[in-house]
Amino acid sequence: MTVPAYIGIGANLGDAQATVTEAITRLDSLPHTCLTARSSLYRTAPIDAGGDDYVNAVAQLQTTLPAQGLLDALLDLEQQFGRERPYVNAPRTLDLDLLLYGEECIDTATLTVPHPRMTQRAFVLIPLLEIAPHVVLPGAKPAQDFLKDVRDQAIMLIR
Ligand code: PH2
Ligand code: MG
Ligand code: MG
Repeated sequence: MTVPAYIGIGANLGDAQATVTEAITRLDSLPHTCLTARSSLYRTAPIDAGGDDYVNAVAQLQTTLPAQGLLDALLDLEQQFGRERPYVNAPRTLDLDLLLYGEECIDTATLTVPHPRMTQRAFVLIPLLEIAPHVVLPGAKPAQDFLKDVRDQAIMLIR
């Protein structure tokens, strides 16, 4: 079964804009997966984190990988871009978060979907709604209902 999955992409170390652009291309090359939409790139102030501003984007995939298999592929891609984890929310060359996997709720030791903070972050919601204005969270909750909660967060369209 092919499932639509949404990936949150972030970077604030090195050439973040080039990395996010290249990561989107690489998502299209994952096994059993194709890229079906990609948002613009956005510059965002770090939230609950330090370091430089982030470049953020969201990609829509269609995949037959199981959710954990997709997560493993995302973590592998992060490693290929030199991701290091010296402390929680440290600046990163590339962060790939599985936001939504169809309308599934997943809660295992390694994976929580929907991403627990996705509805509280403009850097996720705004690019997500750019490519999927009517996307719903499990329980038929429209993602756009949460926009009002993130209006005060700084986010700037790059291109
Ligand atoms: N990611 C975080 C923590 N804070 N802030 C912004 N602006 N963009 C991010 O991608 C981001 C963050 C943890 O993954
Ligand atoms: Mg993240
Ligand atoms: Mg992450």
